[in-house]
Amino acid sequence: MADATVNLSLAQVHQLSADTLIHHGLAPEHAQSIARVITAGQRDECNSHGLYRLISCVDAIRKGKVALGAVPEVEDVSPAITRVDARFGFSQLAFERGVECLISKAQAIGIAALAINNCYHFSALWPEVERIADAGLAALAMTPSHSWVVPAGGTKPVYGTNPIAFAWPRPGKHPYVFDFATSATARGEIELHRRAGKKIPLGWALDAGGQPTEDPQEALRGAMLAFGGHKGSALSAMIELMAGAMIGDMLSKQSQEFDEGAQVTPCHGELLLAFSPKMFGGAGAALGAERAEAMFDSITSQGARLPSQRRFEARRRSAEHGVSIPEALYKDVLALTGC
Ligand code: NDP
Ligand code: PYC
Repeated sequence: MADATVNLSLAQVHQLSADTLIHHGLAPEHAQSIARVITAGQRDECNSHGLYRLISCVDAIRKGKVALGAVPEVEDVSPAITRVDARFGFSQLAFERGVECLISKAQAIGIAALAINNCYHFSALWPEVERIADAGLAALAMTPSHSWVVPAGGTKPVYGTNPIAFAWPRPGKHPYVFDFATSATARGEIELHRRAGKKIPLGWALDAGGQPTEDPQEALRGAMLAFGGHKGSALSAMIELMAGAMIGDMLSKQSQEFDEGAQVTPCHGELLLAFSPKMFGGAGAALGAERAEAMFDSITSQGARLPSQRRFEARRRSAEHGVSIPEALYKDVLALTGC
């Protein structure tokens, strides 16, 4: 028999998320910005970073880790660089406070960067790169996490699950977007397998003894693997360097130490880059856009799909029918406020 589910409208997911966070003392502006991201995740059926994340947000709040009323501070570092100090609050409001500067700088000079520092980070990156692509820009985003992932050929965790996201603007269409962890899967996906009592595929993780495991609980106690062997491993290192060392923030190792065993969502920085295809392309920009579309057509016309195509289809369905979430998750979320 299929697992029991509950149907919620997008407005209900948003309200439930915001109310839960405010109930636990989070400043309303933070609660609203997080509720927007959680609702978008659930709407697009990104289950590891939808409503499920409310549980870890509340955990971080209850453990006294997050600054509940942190006011992000925006610094205009240079014509290309904007920095936002999140002051140990959640990352979403800091992104919202900095993104307009990033966009206007990239539109003015062709390329710009937004460094977010000192933020608790739990969310998917695609809402952020999509926001930048909506302004006609190409975008990259990356962030470390906690050191859960062994480098290829090694035995001890060094890297975080370190997601990287990219968006390319497509006028009149959804942008081309990919967003994935540089580990074989997001840690949240392993947690969801544990909640559902399901095995994980071999190749995702090792147990505490360093042996491949299909048991999600053992995987969470052990270590995760990078995707694509040495290739994912090197990309993960790049993210530690660019979105950690380069922006003067913690790498996944320091984030793990800063956590002091509390096991809350990681605290570190994030790097976002925006590029103007119009300015880079100059007289050839229109031709570049045409060639990009021809490439997308040559992918989809042979039956392959673009990354994010599943998400955009889920988005359309959710707008019409709302979202369906496991009843067990719904009960756990209600229990956060004692309901
Ligand atoms: P996946 O391995 O599922 O990869 C997701 C990406 O690959 C999506 O863009 C997805 O598009 C695309 N994709 C999947 N299958 C195909 C296919 N057959 N053909 C083309 N494209 C495909 O996700 P992960 O588990 O690696 O990551 C999930 C989320 O977790 C990400 O959003 C990431 O940002 C987030 N995360 C956040 C972290 C943080 O610290 N904040 C840490 C780690 C992960 P589609 O969505 O349409 O399926
Ligand atoms: O799923 O790996 C993950 C993750 C880490 C921080 C937020 N999500």
